[in-house]
Amino acid sequence: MDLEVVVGDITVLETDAIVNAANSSLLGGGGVDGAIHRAAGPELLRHCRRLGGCEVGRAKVTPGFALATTWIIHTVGPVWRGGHDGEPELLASCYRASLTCADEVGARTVAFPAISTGVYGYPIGEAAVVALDAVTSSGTDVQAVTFVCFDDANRRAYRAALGS
Ligand code: AR6
Repeated sequence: MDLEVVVGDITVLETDAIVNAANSSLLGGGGVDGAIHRAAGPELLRHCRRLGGCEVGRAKVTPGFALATTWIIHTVGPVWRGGHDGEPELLASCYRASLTCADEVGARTVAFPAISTGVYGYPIGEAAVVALDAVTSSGTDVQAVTFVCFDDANRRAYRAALGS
């Protein structure tokens, strides 16, 4: 599997699927979730209303609507509560569940944001290690994974995790 780390806006990528760091309502919010809903257009929210929400650590897929991507995979990361409340397992589950969704729809290229590291407070250094471990051990048919960082500090965390 090819792994790539880029700095930028996930909403403009042309991968088969992009992953959204959503909340359990799947009805939109701030951060990358807000950006994806704004860029995909109102049809996304109409579609999401029918999905019945999503549990932490799981994922559901929708079309990309106005985005260049074919699919949006919505996953719900854990809120960071200090790291002893199952956060690493739940975060790893987000990555694995997202790749399972990608396999189900036949997506071969997938872009992930740094799930849980914004509003949900997961430390980026630890999150990057979990993300890389979960993706590389997943057994998915996805051929290329792009980790999309919003800033250079996040990119450095992924580079460090890749090096270790
Ligand atoms: N492209 C790539 N990364 C982005 C973008 C973007 N356009 N915008 C933000 N990020 P967050 P969470 C980065 O807060 O922590 C929402 O309200 C951001 O810098 O979006 O999982 C949901 O509805 C950070 O590194 O997601 C939930 O309520 C990363 O994406 C809650 O936030 C994740 O930050 C989920 O919190």
